[in-house]
Amino acid sequence: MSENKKLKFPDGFLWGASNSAYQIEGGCVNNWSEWEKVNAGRLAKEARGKWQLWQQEQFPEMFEAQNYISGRACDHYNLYEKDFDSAKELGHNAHRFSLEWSRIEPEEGKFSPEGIEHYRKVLQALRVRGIEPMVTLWHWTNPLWLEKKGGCESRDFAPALARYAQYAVEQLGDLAEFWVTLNEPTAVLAMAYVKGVWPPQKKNPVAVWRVYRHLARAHNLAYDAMHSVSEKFQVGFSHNMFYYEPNNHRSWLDRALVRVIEYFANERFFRMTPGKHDFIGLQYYFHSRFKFPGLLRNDNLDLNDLAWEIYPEGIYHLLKGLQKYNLPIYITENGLADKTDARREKFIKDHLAQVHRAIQEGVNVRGYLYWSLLDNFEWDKGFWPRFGLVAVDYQTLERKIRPSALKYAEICKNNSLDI
Ligand code: IFM
Repeated sequence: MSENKKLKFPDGFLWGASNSAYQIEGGCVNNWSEWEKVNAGRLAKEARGKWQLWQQEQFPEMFEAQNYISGRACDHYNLYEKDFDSAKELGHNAHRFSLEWSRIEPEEGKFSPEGIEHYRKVLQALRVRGIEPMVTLWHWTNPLWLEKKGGCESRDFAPALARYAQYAVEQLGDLAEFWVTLNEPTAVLAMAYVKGVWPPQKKNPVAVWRVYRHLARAHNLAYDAMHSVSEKFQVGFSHNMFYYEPNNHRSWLDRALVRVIEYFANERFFRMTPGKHDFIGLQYYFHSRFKFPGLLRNDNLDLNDLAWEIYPEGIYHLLKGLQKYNLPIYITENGLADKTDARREKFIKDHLAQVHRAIQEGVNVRGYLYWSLLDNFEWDKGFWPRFGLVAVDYQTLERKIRPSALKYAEICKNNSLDI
């Protein structure tokens, strides 16, 4: 006979979801919005060669150029109160979102009072609903004035981000304690400068090296700038970590390959930013096996709509690995694209069971933020992947809470998971 078990989470645990400005607000003007204008047609044409047949059949919108134009997105810029009502209804006590830098500093060194005022209202809207905000400063989008100077490749990137960070906490710091400097710096390195598929599409080892340094420096300078305003701020960055395994644990070649990759993808950013973390933001989506000299296609084929493997155990191993830093850990993203909502409830529960396992073994995990609250614009893939707890009809802007969101709400409200 199977037994029911209640997995209790620590008191004060943060429960909620994440989102980013460019992916939901609508009306953003930045390096990505300029890039999509030029690349939407090409992305639509390339979809046939890029996605598997089952994906092409289920998501024919991937063949339309319009799918790749962020446009008004979910119009969250105007509808944020309604969206936070949903978060509250769903029992969330925390919410992570990003500021759109180009709205706050539309010209170099000139800050916009309207831009700041908007985000003050957003933060107040969270606060009145009893939702703790976590604010990301840079979720990959650069204002055009910075992009013209070379974006992340420019020496000005780091001091500019620090100046903006300082201004943001001066203006908004009374409403937010948790601050994320950078979202997934290594994802930008990999996709924009190693694979060359995201803007500025520069496949160049020198640029990789340079951008790695600039991003780490940006984090360090922003950390100091924010703490110069007040020591009360909790500052960290959100790290997209992969759980890597050697295909054959007895092969030293497979193991050595995993160590090298792990160093560059998971560890190096920490080494370049020592002592500049009040917490760690962990984002977990991927598991990969390596067989020397390369990557192996995983054959555990529980997949999401993007054909990403679902592998909950990976989050446990990553959390155990992060224990050595002796810092509080927030899971700032974990989620899946699942339009029919067939897998989301199990996905969340299975991952949370692994998070709980790590907590039982002493890992200091303090929160879980599902990606994402709303369906959103998935960068170079456009609108077809559906990550949201809340489904969005992009024609009518109507929102609909998905059934899995109600199951997640029970966990949030009870601070425990029944298995
Ligand atoms: O949508 C993205 C988000 O912007 C950063 N982390 C991964 C998510 C899913 O791909």
